[in-house]
Amino acid sequence: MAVNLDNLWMPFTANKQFKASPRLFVSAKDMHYTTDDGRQVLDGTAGLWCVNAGHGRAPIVSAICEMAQTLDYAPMFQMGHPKVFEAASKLAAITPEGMDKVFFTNSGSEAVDSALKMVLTYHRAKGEGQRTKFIGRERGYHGVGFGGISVGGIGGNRKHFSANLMPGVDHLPHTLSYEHAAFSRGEPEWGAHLADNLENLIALHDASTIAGVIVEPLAGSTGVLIPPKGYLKRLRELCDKHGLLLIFDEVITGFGRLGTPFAAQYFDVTPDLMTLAKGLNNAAVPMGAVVCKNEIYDTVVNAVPANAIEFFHGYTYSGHPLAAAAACATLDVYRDEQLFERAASLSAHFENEIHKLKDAPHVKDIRNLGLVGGVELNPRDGAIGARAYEAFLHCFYESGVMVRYTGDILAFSPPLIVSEAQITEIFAAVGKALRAVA
Ligand code: PXG
Repeated sequence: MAVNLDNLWMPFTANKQFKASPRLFVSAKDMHYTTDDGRQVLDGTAGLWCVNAGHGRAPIVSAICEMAQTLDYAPMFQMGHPKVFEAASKLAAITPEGMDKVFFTNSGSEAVDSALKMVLTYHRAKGEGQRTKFIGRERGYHGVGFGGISVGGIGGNRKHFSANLMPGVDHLPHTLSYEHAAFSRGEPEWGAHLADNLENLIALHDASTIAGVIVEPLAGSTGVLIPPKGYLKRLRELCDKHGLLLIFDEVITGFGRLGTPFAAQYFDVTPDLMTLAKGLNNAAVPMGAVVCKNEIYDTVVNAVPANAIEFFHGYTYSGHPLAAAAACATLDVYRDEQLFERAASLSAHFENEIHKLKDAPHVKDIRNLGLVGGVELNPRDGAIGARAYEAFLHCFYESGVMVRYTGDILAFSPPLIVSEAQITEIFAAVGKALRAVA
């Protein structure tokens, strides 16, 4: 297929390297992509952690087509359309109790920035406008908006913009320890005490100046860091003690990745707000959301007269009809096919297969929970990331399996419709790749 690659500036991609030997997908169905040269590739990562129901699902496709023919677009500022209210209700039906209010965005990055603004607006509405600071965490990924990279903790995403980050942000330490928790199966036993670092930051800044804390319950992008047992509960207790709102960024962990609707339910810790995207509508149309506790919505909405706008924030495409239709159909597929329960029942096999790589060459650590896993490799001398990149290429070209890599970590997050045999196939391909790369 002759495609002119010159004009497109690709996101988070080594453009020159990619354009020298491009990899193009032309279609996708269920667990597989088809490449432009007609090869089938097993999707070990649900696209970018987002196609949880599998590709090209008929009910989702027809919901989008039908909506495109019926209502192409409707403004959401001082207007509305029925489907977006239905999408919010269907979403609220699976969120933790008392978190029934939904604000739609078009991406996870926008969800994060919206959540940060919501937190500031809430404190002001309560007469605590001096609470303006945020606490994030080292190695956290919260998208690429200026708010998101400020609370985020990935150096590479921040360094070119370091003089322009949001003021008043501090970070907790990350939770990874090779010394105490390497090759843990599921949640590491070691590390709950790391949450107590929040007390130190509170002592430094004073609780009265801090608006909220944002963490990924399980950190995905940075290379799959599983929270230590008891860590999130401890964070919740400290936030309660000091009046800080707790945001769980569930852009990756939402919609069944851990075998429950959200990580909040898996860990039995209810945050004050959750940021969502990706699996929300199977990534079929761009969409994100913030879900918040009813008390947050009520406080903000009741703080001003009935004819006043309460929250000065929103997007042209908030609650777009096509995205809303895709969300309703996707949430029905999750329910009808019991895909979250399916993910839970596959997680033991996933864990066994990924940990079989322990003795493969170059393996430094293996981490897993639910249907998410990471295999960290020892970096090659002087060439960080090169080994994982070559393993990724080997999986793709030699085994027809797509995995994800970041630095020297390989990451796995297949659609929840994956079969046991396909899980075995993914990790067998990785084992073969690790034996092949230098
Ligand atoms: N929060 C979290 C926790 C994320 O994982 C975002 C926010 C931002 O979402 P948007 O829709 O703005 O991209 C994300 C996105 C990867 C990878 O392979 C991860 C993401 C996006 C692209 C690639 O690690 N996470």
